[in-house]
Amino acid sequence: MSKSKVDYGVYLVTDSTPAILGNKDLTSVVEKALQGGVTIVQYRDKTSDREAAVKTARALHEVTRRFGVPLLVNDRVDVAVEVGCEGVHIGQDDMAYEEARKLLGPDKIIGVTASSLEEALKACEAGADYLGLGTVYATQTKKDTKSIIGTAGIRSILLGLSSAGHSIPTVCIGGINGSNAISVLAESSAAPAKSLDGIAVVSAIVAAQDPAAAARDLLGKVVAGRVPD
Ligand code: TZP
Ligand code: MG
Repeated sequence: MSKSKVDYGVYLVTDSTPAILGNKDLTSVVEKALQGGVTIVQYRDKTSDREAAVKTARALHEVTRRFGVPLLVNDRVDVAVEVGCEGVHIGQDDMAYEEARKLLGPDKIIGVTASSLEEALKACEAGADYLGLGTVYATQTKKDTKSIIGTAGIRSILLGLSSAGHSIPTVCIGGINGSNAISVLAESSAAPAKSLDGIAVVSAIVAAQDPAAAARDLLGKVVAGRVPD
């Protein structure tokens, strides 16, 4: 799986808490989401101990590999290394990019969260493979979000990245669902800046009654709403 060919269009971030997952099985939810067309998956789990996280990540990796879709692990670089999945996603308070890169090597994907242009430029200059921009809208899924930046905030980061000559792939996250995906993509775009490559969602898929249908709907909206550069 070459990291330069990754499709960030519909980026599923998992959540195993009962409030979002309900009594569904996470691996089945991810499999259904893949059937619906998610293009990349991040295993995000703030509660399981290491052993349980490795077990879940292995189970998810078995599924994502069948679909030829990358699996990244949130925060826990050691888990990603042990499972041999395609990379990690790190936030501003997690392991430093340089340390993660040393542990993962050059071929793995490292994504970084950025809420400001300063954070985005720093991650780009360090060598991040993509940026997760946000939080777009307040969300019940992550209550400790530092900055709600709206689509105007996303737009200004995209413009700043482009002025600095960066064409790094970007997704945005926070409160995105089938009802607002098209407007998020449209409102975030700011020619001549490079547009968003995709949208990242948790509850829009994980909490859905039918994760395959939810993923399919989002994929349709991304295909329709993604703004060509
Ligand atoms: N980072 C910023 S917001 C968020 C994360 C992981 C959660 C997004 O969840 P949802 O359910 O898609 O709003
Ligand atoms: Mg984190």
